[in-house]
Amino acid sequence: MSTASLQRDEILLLFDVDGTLTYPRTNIQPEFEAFLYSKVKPLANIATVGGSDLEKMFEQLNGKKILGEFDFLFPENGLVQIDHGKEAGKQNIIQHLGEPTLKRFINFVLRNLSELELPIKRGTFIEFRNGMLNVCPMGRQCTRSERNMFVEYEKKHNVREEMIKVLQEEFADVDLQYSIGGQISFDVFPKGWDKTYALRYIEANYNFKEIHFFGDKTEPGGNDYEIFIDPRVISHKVATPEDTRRILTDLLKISDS
Ligand code: M1P
Repeated sequence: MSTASLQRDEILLLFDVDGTLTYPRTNIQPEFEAFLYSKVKPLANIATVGGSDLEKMFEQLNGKKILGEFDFLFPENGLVQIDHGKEAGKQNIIQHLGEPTLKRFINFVLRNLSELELPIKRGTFIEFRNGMLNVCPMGRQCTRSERNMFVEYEKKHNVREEMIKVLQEEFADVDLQYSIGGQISFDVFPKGWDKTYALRYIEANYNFKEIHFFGDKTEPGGNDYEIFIDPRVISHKVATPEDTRRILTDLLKISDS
C-alpha cells in the first residue's frame, strides 16, 4: 500500500529543523511554510524533532503559532514533548546525572575552553537545557557573520570533533553521548537521549502505520544519525528545505502548483 493511500491519522511525518525545514539557524521560508500547512498537513500528522530548545524552534518557525500548527513538537531531541500544543513531558538532565557529575563536566569544559585558541570568542559557552547541554566553543552570543567565520575556520580545524574526543576520554565513566547538529556547537546528553527519544513517546501513545523521518545530519556523529537508521521509521536524507518539499510532493502525490 502506498503512503499516499493512507489516512491522515495513519501517517506521521517527523521533521528535523535546521537544514530540513529551514536553512541553518534561519527562519522558515514563507512558500515552504504555506506548502507544509496547506498541502502536507491535511494528508498527514506533522511533527518537528530538533536538537534546539523550544525557544529556538519558535524563532525559526515563526513563533508560538506552531503550537497549533504541528501535531507534535519535539525540541531537545524529544526530551521535551509537546502534543497538540500542550506539554506532555520533559526529561531532566540534572536528576539523571546528579549535581556532582554535572559540576565535574561543566568545570572541565570551561577549563578546556579557557585554554582553546580561536580567532574570536564571545559569550554563553554552555547553554543549559532541560535534557541536554549545548557546548559552543566560540560562544553562542555571536553574530551571523561571526558564526559564518567559525564555519570557515572549522573546515581547517576540527574544533568540535577534537573537543568531543577529549570529553569522551575524560568522561568514559559517565553515560554521555555527543552530537553535532548545527554549525558552531555540539549537544551533550545521556546515552539514548538522541532523537529516537521522540519515538518512545509516539510509540507509547499512538499507533501510526508509517512514521517518516526527514533530516540532514544523518552521518555517524550527526544528531539525525540514530533516528535515521532506526528500523521504526522510513528515513529520507535531505540537504535543504527544497529537497524536503520535493520528497513530500512525491511521497504524498501532491500536485505542486
Ligand atoms: O538544530 C540543530 C542544532 O542547532 C543549534 O546548533 P548551532 O547553533 O551549532 O548551529 C543548536 O541549538 C544545537 O543544539 C542543535 O542541535
